[in-house]
Amino acid sequence: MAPTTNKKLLNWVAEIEKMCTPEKVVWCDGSTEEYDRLMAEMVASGAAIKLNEKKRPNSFAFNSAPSDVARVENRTYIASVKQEDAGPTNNWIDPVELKKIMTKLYTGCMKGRTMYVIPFSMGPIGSPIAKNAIEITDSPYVVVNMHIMTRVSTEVLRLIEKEDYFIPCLHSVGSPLEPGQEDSRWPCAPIEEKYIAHFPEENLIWSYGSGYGGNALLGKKCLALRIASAMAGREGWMAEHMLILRLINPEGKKFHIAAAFPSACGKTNLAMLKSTVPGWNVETIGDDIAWMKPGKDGRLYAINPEAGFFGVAPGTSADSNPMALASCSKDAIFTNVVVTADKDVWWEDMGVECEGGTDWLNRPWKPGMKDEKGNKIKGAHPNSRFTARAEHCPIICPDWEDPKGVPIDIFVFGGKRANTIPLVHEAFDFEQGVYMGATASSEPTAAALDVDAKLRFDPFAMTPFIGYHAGDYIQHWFDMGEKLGDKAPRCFYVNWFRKTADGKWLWPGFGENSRVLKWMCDRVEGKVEARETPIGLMPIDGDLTLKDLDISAEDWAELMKVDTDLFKATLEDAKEYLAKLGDKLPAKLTQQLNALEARLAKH
Ligand code: O2Y
Ligand code: MN
Repeated sequence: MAPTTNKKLLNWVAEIEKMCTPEKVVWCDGSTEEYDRLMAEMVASGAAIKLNEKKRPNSFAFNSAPSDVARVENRTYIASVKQEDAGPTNNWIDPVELKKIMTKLYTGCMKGRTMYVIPFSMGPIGSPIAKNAIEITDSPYVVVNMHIMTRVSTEVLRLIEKEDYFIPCLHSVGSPLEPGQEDSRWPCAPIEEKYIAHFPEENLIWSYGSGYGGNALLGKKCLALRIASAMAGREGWMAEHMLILRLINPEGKKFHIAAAFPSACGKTNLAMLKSTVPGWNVETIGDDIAWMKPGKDGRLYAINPEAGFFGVAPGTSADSNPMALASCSKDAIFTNVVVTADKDVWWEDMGVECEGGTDWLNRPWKPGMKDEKGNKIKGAHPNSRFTARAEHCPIICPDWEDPKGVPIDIFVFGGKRANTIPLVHEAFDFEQGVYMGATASSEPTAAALDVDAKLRFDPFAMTPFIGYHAGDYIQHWFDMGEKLGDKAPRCFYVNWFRKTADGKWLWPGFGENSRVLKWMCDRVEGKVEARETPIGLMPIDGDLTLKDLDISAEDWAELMKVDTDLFKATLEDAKEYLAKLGDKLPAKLTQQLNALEARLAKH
């Protein structure tokens, strides 16, 4: 029997059951018993591999289909009623047409499968910033991942009954089973049948054909970013692609930092930073998404809407991120990594030796193996993932589940630039901060130095996740600034990736980034002055501590150099990029572009 009396929910589940025709319907409750049962079923069917209980307690590995290994941006749609509301950064289809196409695909798509109904909360259950939702899926892999990444609970059903509201998220792997047909280890549909669809006016998500990560765990990118950013724009709050951390100074004062970086810029590493500044400590609140609302005191309060980390495995090591490694030391799910001969996991740049096992395609594998062309065969897929419980992170903040959130003091934006952008600069004011976030750019590879032509602009690291017009989204940032007034967070821009002319990193990164965060906190506290430059405020020599770092005076000067010619070139690239926003380009952004241009012209 359905564990709810809510008519809206019962009607929706009945409608989906009628369309998808599953063999049975199971209402999930988020219990340990449910998790264990589903895992046992998947181990029995061969879909999951139980890992060595002594080395990796209560942990499992999965191998996806080779064609289903990452988010599929070219199959991701914002189906707003008007095309202009989706803007230039999104694929758009008319919602009526898309529903017609997808209804055809969904019809009978769960044949021979179980349809799971997952009640989940994004954010601490009952928090004024959290949202209640239901994901319907025919993938037990999705159910167990949702157990870790969100709060799955029957308590959510009670809230849905009280509020008579939930966000409906429909997912199918798109692979019906005929009677007697053997299932594959990772069912999914061919790429041209995959659709990751968002209907922002209805707060509705329909996903079809993929079982992987952001395509299928619908609480994450689909709800917490695309649908939530559109809701936040309408309702006056913020849904951002940002980590959240707390930095505590030696006097015990707490600073809360939210930071946005494009992928491959070390966001998860920064979220779990081990500070190298004596007496300063970092606590993790979230590694990917921040939901923020003005509080009664006029400050901006943030929650992490997620309950776990869906982190990239390759490159995660005791050096780069010991806290992430500890987080997935037990109760974890691994997707597309190497399963070693003794049934543990391994991936490239894990920092430990591996004697061999099976690779992400479940083939026998040894390090150093080469293909017929002589290229090294990687054991783990570059986008292989660990799903880990946030509560297992050794430095998880004691207040990470505080329903009211934490007050944000600092926004950090950044990107990967081999030249041009100094290690750190501060915005003169919030509006310049919005300019910094809106023009954040990164190079796809740090290998070359003459890479400016290949610059990728990624406003607020949100390009694939803005659920409406990017111009309206940037305007919303300005509006939030006006609303917050002098309580708005201070804004900074960082570049950990600057290089010398001969290609040597100028900044050690990792834990040493805490020195830069400390300078930001000292600025917020008014402990240090800054020097004015055309691009913003920068540290006075000596204020950003370099104690015990092997950085020469020349390298420091290079790291902090503002090369106005290079900056002017970036400004021209930014103008060209922003022109895509057409008449939705916020006037305040144009003012910022002009003001920066004028300041650069004076130098
Ligand atoms: O490829 C996927 O489905 C995962 S994408 C992802 C996962 C965790 C955090 N961030 C991201 C992202 O693409 O930003
Ligand atoms: Mn992300």
